Amino acid sequence: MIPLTAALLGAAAWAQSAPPAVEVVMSGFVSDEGQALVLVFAEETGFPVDLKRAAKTTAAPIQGGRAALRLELPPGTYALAIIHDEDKDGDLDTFLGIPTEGLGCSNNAKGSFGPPPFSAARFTVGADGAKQAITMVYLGR
Ligand SMILES: [Ca+2]
Repeated sequence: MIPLTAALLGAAAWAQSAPPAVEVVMSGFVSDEGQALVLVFAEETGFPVDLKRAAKTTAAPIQGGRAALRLELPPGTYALAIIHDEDKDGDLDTFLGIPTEGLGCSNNAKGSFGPPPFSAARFTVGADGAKQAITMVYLGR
């Protein structure tokens, strides 16, 4: 039992010095097909769907129309974009410029014509982390 106890103590010490985490809960997926692509933007450029401009990109599985993820990020200001990558090609599919896959943004920011602005989706991550509950939107169907 001693090695296990030591491991637990080590884990606790690690947790205290870990960077703040953002708890991301996503809902409203129309199916469990594919994956939830999570894009983290630290700047306006490229938001919300230019994967090459994202500060961080990761993916989460979808179960029962929901997905959840814990993102470790240094304190700062960020905006999140979630793509329901149904065909798992690692990108947001569009037809004539309109997304045919679901998209969700932090703060549940929505655009009137076109993508939501970064300013509406940005949120602050402090030392205690942050929480975002994001509902997916399907424009092209
Ligand atoms: Ca796709």
